[in-house]
Amino acid sequence: MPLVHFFETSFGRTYDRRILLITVHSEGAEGWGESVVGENPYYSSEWIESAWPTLTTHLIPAILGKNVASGRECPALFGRVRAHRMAKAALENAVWHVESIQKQQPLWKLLGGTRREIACGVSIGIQDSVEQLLEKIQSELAAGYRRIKVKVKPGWDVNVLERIRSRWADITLSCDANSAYTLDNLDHLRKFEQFNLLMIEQPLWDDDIYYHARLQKELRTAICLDESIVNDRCAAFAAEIGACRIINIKVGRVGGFSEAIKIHDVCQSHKIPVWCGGMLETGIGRAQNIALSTLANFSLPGDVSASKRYWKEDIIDPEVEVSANGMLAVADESGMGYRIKTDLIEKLTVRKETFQAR
Ligand code: OSB
Ligand code: MG
Repeated sequence: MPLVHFFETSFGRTYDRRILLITVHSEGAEGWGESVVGENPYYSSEWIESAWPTLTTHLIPAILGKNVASGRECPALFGRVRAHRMAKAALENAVWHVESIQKQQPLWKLLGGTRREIACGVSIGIQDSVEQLLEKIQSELAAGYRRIKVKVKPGWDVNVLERIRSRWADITLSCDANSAYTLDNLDHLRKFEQFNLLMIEQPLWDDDIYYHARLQKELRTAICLDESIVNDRCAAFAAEIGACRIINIKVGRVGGFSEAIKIHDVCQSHKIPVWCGGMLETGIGRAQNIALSTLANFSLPGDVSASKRYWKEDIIDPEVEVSANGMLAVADESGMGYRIKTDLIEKLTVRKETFQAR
């Protein structure tokens, strides 16, 4: 699916998404999941061509035809497969979805959510010019979004933040480096302090926690970890050594709703606020992010925003819409609260494999 506008981070530019969806059929009901794997192994070592065979060879056979009572049982069934969290999440989340339909409950309630509406922010990629970025920020603010996050990298950082702050002194602003810096850049990172940022997301290595603690001790600005937090033990470790003051939870990055809930709870007990990250999802992944964001400790605006920012036509109905005050209300219907446009999905499908229990 082509993006309405390219998305550029410190590791590269994306114009089109290849989307991996899973449908679980159980006793006449259908549950859907989306894997957030990218087109390349850049954000994570996983990518679409690793997720597909991992699912078909290992994960699907681990649950096919089994009596699975709940999405919560999936991590144990997938236990022999190390990592491959984005592949696992797609399947586990499809099981949670079918469970919510069978129990006639909204998915958000099944996950333990309590919020009736969630606060929305936007993540804005690196643009061809600073002027273009300022224009984008202007239109997202006009749309009501409650937090602006901009992508940064060496050469597109202090100069850009300076221009944003001189135009909007008071907006809630943060930045995301996707691991573009090292501790050798400490003096440079200190220059970010003057911009009163809500947080600096993942400044250092994707697999690091320890050196982020060293950096956090040197900075007033809160560090937020994204890539580094892949399970609840990472979150506890980061909290205990002071590697960050905020954590971004992405359900795909951590292997599914079960682990996401555990991280949420660990952060809550350490008084670390969390927010829900995004991975340029279609409506299916987006609806699942919305459901997760209703848990109590999701107290900061997430990267969960309207379908039309990404797609000409989304694969759910209604599309995800954000109100003029940057909030998004959750539905009381059972399941995801959105109808899945199966005809459109069929038209867009380029590869399909079906597995039948014997
Ligand atoms: O680091 O949060 C990130 C997109 C792709 C890969 C990594 C990230 C992102 C985003 C986009 O920031 C968030 C979104 O709008 O979905
Ligand atoms: Mg990030």
